[in-house]
Amino acid sequence: MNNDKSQALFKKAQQYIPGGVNSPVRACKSVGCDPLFVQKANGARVVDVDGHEYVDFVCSWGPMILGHTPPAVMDAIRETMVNGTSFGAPCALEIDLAELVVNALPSVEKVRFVSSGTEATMSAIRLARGYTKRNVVVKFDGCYHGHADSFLVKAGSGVITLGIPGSPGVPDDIVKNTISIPYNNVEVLEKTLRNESLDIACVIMEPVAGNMGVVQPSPEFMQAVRALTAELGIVLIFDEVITGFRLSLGGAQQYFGINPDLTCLGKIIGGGLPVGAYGGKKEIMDNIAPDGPVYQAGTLSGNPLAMAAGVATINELAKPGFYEGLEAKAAGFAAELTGLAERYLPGQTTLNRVGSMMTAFFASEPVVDFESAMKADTVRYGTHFRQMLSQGVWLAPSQFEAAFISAAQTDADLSFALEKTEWSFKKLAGK
Ligand code: KE4
Repeated sequence: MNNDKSQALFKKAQQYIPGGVNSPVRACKSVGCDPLFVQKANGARVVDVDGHEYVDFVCSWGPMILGHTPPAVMDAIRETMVNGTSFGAPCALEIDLAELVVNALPSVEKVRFVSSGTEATMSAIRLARGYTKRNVVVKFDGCYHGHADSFLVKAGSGVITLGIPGSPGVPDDIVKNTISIPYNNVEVLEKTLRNESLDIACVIMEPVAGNMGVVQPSPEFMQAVRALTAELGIVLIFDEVITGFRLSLGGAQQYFGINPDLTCLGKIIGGGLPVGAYGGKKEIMDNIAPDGPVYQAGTLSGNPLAMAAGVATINELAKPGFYEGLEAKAAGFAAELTGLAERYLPGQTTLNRVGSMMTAFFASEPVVDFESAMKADTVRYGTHFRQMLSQGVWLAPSQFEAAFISAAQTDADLSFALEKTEWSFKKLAGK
């Protein structure tokens, strides 16, 4: 496959940009190849600068649930941009998106927009600390909440993908206030939260982990997190940057019927433009400046283009049958994928799926937490990734990420991807 133009761009990019990329996982280091540069994308397809076309399962790491350049979203951006791109003053579009978010998420009474998921989560833990006047944040091994200092402890996504131990540059004084414990372990959870010597402000969790690969919570674990944090006056933060508007219109909290105290959002609510958000109970949110003393601000927060794209996206997601259709497509695809794995790589893979997010692990045991995820064969995943890319299927360049089903992928696209998966699995099996 001729990648001359991508190669030339990558070479030049590395002169100006660390690693030639603006986010580490995109560099494809863990899957043994150089990154391809994208020329354009439309619907379920991405085209690289050398003209190769791919069925896209990365979906920009989650935002493109409608697929690329969905007409309603593109129209909204076009209509908004002619009136200006940023005002540094309130505009009605911020209220429109806030109203949609509050009406969709059962636990959210007020919401503040920021420009990334990282900004949302770092603001949410600051708010939880300010509200409780306590300092310790409890997170879970393998979960990733963005790159703010407090989160770079046993974090997922690029941190495990690149095997970075924590992160240099994060002072011990910060890290000492972050405790990371195993996901899906009720015993350790209870022991930690009931440890009165710990000054715990909040628990932050991915209600479905997407950054150690997809790992679903056990019902017991989810119930224990909610019950214990409620009993002990600890703020429960659902990081729904991936799951928000992905698992249902009400996110994971509606999907599981468990209401957190604060919710973080990103990705889908921006329709592909930079947005994050955090929201929750008025009693907590009213502590945020200018009404309260907990400070958070942002030049581009509530950006009109991003707000317009988010409103248009959510309006599409709210249409009757949207999530039922996505679920049927995802379930069908996952069933076929599992069948191919059992046929060609029996006992060597395990598929975790919740709704339209899934991960096929090259692992012989179930993946239920960070420890079991780390047993996956990342070399074999890299080979599979490269084989699939060569055949026109774009998967996440890491075993520890999610593959996404979008509304734009047609049955033909999914059949094409399954056909290439069969070819790749056969090669992996040495057939
Ligand atoms: P951003 O700052 O990247 O917008 O959001 C951080 C974040 C927070 N919470 C969760 C659950 C997330 O998954 C993320 C970011 N996700 C990764 C991929 N899983 C972003 C991709 C990247 O880092 O390039």
